[in-house]
Amino acid sequence: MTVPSRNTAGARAPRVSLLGSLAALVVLLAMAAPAGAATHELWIAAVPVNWDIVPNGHDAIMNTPVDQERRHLRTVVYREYTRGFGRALHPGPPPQDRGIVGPLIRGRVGDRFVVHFLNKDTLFKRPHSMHFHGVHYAFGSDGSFIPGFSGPGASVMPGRRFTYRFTAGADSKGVWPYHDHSPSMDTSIQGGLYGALSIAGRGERRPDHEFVVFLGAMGGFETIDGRAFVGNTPVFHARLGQTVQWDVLNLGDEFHTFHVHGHRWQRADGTSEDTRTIGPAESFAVRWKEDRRGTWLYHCHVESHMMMGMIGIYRVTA
Ligand SMILES: [Cu+2]
Repeated sequence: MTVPSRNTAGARAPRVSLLGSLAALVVLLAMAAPAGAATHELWIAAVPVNWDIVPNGHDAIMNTPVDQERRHLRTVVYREYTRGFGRALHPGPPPQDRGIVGPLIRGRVGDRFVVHFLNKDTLFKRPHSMHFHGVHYAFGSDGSFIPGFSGPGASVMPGRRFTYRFTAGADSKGVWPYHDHSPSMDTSIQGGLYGALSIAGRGERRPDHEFVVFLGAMGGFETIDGRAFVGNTPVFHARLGQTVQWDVLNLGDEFHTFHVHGHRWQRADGTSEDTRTIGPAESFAVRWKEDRRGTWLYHCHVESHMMMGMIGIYRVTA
């Protein structure tokens, strides 16, 4: 579910007068980021959807059907739009490696981000917002509701817009969540109103694949990207020799233990592990060069969470 930075400043050529062009140039020069840094401009809306947590209707752990009542959730999710909220970039059901999570926002240390947010929550008519972890911004772009202190970006009413601005500092390198932090955050986070930011170093080489794994409880199930049980959770793919990065994030009330079969990765101290604990709002990325062909499981190793659906498949082919 990679979203390239398609809306990079300078990539378009608006038709404006010479005076307008000069004025725009002056503004651009005044905003100039360090050499090589990009500005990413995105349009993201909170959109109501009917979400199916178990689309194939099958609990693959107990080998029993999951009835319609339990599977379906009416909720609000982040979805990306074209410039000016022209049209949804990925209408219809998301592909199997995408799930409920909002667009993966990618950039590099030094980059600027301009995120236009539109609340299209005509279903519950609740306020929403966007709050970004790991990056640098002024208080007005914090997006978290504090009665008497926060501004318009903390509680964006249905039909209204707000633009968040932030930059990726040297300490922003890594993977971070973004989520609703408005007065309705408790309900909307349980309903999947979140996404991931992935910030690479200035000269860092990007992996061949980046898999986003959001662990959390949803509608009585334990889900990965809002889906439960093998056959519904994301199926990630890689080939031998490719570099894969797993972006693992957790929102909610629980601790999870992320585990991948047949693989291990390096801790900061150089030792290896194949399971890592992750608490609420924590996030990490692990990476390796693929050298094990097979159909592998990845899952939360808290046994009851696995039993309630927090398990998926990773396929490595030649
Ligand atoms: Cu878990």
